[in-house]
Amino acid sequence: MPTAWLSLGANIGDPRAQLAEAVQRIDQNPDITVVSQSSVLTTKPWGKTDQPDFANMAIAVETTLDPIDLLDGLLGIELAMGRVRKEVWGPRLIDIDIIAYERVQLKTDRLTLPHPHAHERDFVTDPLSEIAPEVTEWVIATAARP
Ligand code: PH2
Ligand code: MG
Ligand code: MG
Repeated sequence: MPTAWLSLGANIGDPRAQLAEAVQRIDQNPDITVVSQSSVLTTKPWGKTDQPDFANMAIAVETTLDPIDLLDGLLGIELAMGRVRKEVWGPRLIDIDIIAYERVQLKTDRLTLPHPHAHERDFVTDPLSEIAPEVTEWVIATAARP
């Protein structure tokens, strides 16, 4: 079954509880199984600095869904948890991003794989390196390519 690697972040409400709830909801999806989890790191806000620190983590999942269906499933969980899209870099209750899906390289309006900015963001690469250093290397090498 394909494996995908996800980055989770939150910085309003109870960020660590929201990450735990999101992981549980992901695992409860019949088409997605959580197979490993990083620790939860407290990170300084990146991109827009005048907001609370984030809690971030990475997980690996096995899924029968293709990348776009996985994206839709994760978006459904974000919305169920009350996510509202306001500012691009602004505070969020929960954010679930697909960083990599197998070694797939994809560029569509909705999804680019591997995540095109993950290699610039320690809050993604630090947790991901705990569970999948080889994937982190691949994400950095592939995204940094001109
Ligand atoms: N997410 C953002 C913007 N900035 N900074 C940190 N530390 N962690 C995040 O998850 C994060 C961010 C937009 O998705
Ligand atoms: Mg994000
Ligand atoms: Mg997102």
